[in-house]
Amino acid sequence: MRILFVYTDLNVRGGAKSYHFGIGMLSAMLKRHGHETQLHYIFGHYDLAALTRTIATWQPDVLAFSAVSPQFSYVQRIFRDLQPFKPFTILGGQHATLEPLCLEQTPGLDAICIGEGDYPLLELVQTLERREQPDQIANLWIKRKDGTIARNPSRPFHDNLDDLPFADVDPFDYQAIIDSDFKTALFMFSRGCPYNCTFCSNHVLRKMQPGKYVRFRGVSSCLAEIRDVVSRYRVKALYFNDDCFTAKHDFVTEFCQAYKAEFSLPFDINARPETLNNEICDMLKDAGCRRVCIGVENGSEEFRREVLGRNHTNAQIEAGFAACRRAGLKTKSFNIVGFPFETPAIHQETVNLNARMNPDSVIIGIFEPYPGTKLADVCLKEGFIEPTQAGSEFVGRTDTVLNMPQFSRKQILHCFRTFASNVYRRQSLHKAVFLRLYYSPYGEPLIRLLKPIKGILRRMTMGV
Ligand code: B12
Ligand code: SF4
Repeated sequence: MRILFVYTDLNVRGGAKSYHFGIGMLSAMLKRHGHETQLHYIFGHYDLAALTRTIATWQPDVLAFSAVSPQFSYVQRIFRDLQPFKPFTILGGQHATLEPLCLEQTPGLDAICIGEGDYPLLELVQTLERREQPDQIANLWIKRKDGTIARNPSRPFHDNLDDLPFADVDPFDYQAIIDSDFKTALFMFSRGCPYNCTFCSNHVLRKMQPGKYVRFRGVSSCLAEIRDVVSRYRVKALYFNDDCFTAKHDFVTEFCQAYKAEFSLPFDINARPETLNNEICDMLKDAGCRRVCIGVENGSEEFRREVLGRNHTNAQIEAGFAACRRAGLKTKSFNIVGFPFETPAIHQETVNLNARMNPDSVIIGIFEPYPGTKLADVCLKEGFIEPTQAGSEFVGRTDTVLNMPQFSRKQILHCFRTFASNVYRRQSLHKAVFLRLYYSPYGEPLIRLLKPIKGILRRMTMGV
């Protein structure tokens, strides 16, 4: 059978092409069982003609869409513009999982997948190949011919990640993705996150299937995947995209020892600050780790605890950054502004904490309420979601859909634009000036204009 994946990547800040681990995993599983896959990647601008051409020339049996919530409106637009489709259509990914109502809301969509799709999609394709009715596959919700919906229960999370094939990079223009991010290849060795931050989808995703949510692959399987990718692509660095690479210290220890024995490519990771200490940071540095990306999100302990469900102290965050610095690891701090109940004064604490820690780089985004999350529910309950803004097509995380009495949209935008320059204004004037421009309304065109010297700018503003 032929399966065409459709991945929309529109209005995302930064301009880099992105890989999609979910599609990569699904494609690998289908190929392992003898099916053919292709990807139609919609990047830069909405181009329907190109998709129509791909469908007409390749004649897929199944159209498989994947979407996070901020991309779902583009999927809906494709259905509005193109259906009825001849191939069977299915949508999976975080949006379908968290907002299954989308099946009814999208005429022409035949099915959705709730949660992990590795075996459900394979079983769907096998059932369609046998020309049988696919309405009893666990995790899939399917529209029957009479218009009713078969809502099948979900199977447990797949327990042993090592028996899944490596994510397939071939349907992507993977060298272009590597090149668009300073020759960095992307990997993900785990699924799930042990924490339950109220603004993130993890606490909802973990409830969608029974079984163990946080799983890591075995180290030898991680190394085999790296070996495969670096032998086939021109790569200068690696980025392990796991939600929290340092969640399991025994994994980190084993990984670092094995990695340094075989590879010399620098790598970046994501980590929670309280999982970092001198011993872990020394080990990471020794293995070739270059940078640790750490979610700070907000600088007020009380606000983090009461509203964001993050129970660590500022001292723990500062200790995590200090451990990285001591070991010689670069740091990047992720922050968010515009949370429900946040005020300009609370945001100032985020500026102050970052200024004190002086990370090598900072990133800020504006809060987006994702379906089913505790904070999205709070926004609905408090009437914070502004209906006129809710359907807006702005670049994600650069504007707010909330209308709150204590923190106006104008104030949120101001804080977003001035955050990074305020963090650095005492420590590094050139960083402060550049970041003021980067986060200004001219930031996106500026990034495109300065593309030829982006390596120099990155070294100047991020230290890597
Ligand atoms: C890695 C990652 C990225 C990477 C890769 C993006 C990508 N699209 O995969 C990058 C950095 C590029 C990225 C960007 C963004 N991300 Co992101 N990202 C993640 C992260 C940390 C892991 C996702 C992952 O790869 N998991 C592993 C793979 C194997 O799982 P998976 O993708 O979920 O796929 C499985 C199932 O969902 C299902 N499935 C998926 N697609 C399909 C399709 C079909 C047909 C079927 C049957 C099944 C199926 O089967 C797959 C295999 O089991 C998650 C957090 C998380 N824990 O989920 C956030 C997350 C997905 N990101 C999120 C967001 C919001 C974004 C951005 C919009 C941020 C922004 N404004 O810039 C962009 C959107 C980019 C885009 N066009 O999709 C949110 C989504 C929330 C939501 N409700 O939709 C998440 C959940 C984090 C959060 N804050 O809650 N992201
Ligand atoms: S630690 Fe990060 S990935 Fe994990 S739940 Fe919190 S925000 Fe989400």
